[in-house]
Amino acid sequence: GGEIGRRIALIGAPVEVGTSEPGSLMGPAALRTAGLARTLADLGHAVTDRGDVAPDVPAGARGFAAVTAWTRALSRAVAAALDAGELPVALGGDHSLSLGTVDGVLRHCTRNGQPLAVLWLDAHADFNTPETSPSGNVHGMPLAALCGEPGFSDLFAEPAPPPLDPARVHLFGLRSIDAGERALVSARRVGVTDMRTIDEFGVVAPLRRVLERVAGEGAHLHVSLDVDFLDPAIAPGVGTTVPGGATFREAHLIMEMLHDSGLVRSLDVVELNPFLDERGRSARVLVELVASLFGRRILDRPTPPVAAVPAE
Ligand code: NNH
Ligand code: MN
Ligand code: MN
Ligand code: MN
Repeated sequence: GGEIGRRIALIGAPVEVGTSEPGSLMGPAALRTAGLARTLADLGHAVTDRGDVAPDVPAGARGFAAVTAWTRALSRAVAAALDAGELPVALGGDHSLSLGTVDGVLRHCTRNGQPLAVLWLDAHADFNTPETSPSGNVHGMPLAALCGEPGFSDLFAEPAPPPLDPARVHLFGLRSIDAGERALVSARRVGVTDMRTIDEFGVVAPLRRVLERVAGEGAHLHVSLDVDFLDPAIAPGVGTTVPGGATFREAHLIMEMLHDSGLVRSLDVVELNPFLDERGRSARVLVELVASLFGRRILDRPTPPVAAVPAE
């Protein structure tokens, strides 16, 4: 099975400038309170909590000025962790934080000549640009910016790495998409496993196909887990609930498969809004899921063969 005994760096990202719903800046604190560090340490990992990133956000800055400060600070923290051989886990914070984390991973991968694959577990595509966004909220835009769409000048520090290849991005769990981003997602050939596909085929076959490709390319796999990927019945603590999300069992199995693949090199846990949660339920579910991703299992058993992948 996958590796145990990793060096994991927890990086707090209490950012909510990317959303209009206040409360996600409490996300990192709630994940800590729910016992994330201890849980991972009990699995045999060496866990360092680096505390919260604290960028110099210019006084009164909102919108892109604030997002830019967060992006650059998070990018540095994540790239430094990877360069030191650690596996960074960013604790959010709204999904605009992935501008920084994925940019940091891209820089690390670019230096090492390694392709980067991103698995985006989310109800949404997060592929809006300032032009297409119906809300203006930056948490609905990070993938478009990372994939080099226009309209995001000066977000990333210069020299910027070559943009993320949209064909190596895979949206998993999609069930809410705006008209403009739908057009972009298909034009750029972003990979998609939407809820319709999951309903028809389950999570195993589509995820295996993604993981086989990542393994075949020798890519670094970054996973970005948005709380709204999950059904609101099990994770109500998020500003943008969408009915029909992943069940606990589906999400749990995905995490076990990710662990068994041995491919995950960095992780974001985003959009937790403790102000909207019910008695810490969502934070606790997230800790359970992250534990499975990092090797908690019911019984020891050999990693199942990655066979039985249906034809494209
Ligand atoms: N697509 C919508 C927008 O761009 C909602 C995005 N909200 C999210 N994304 N929570 O994950 O405003
Ligand atoms: Mn590396
Ligand atoms: Mn998102
Ligand atoms: Mn979402």
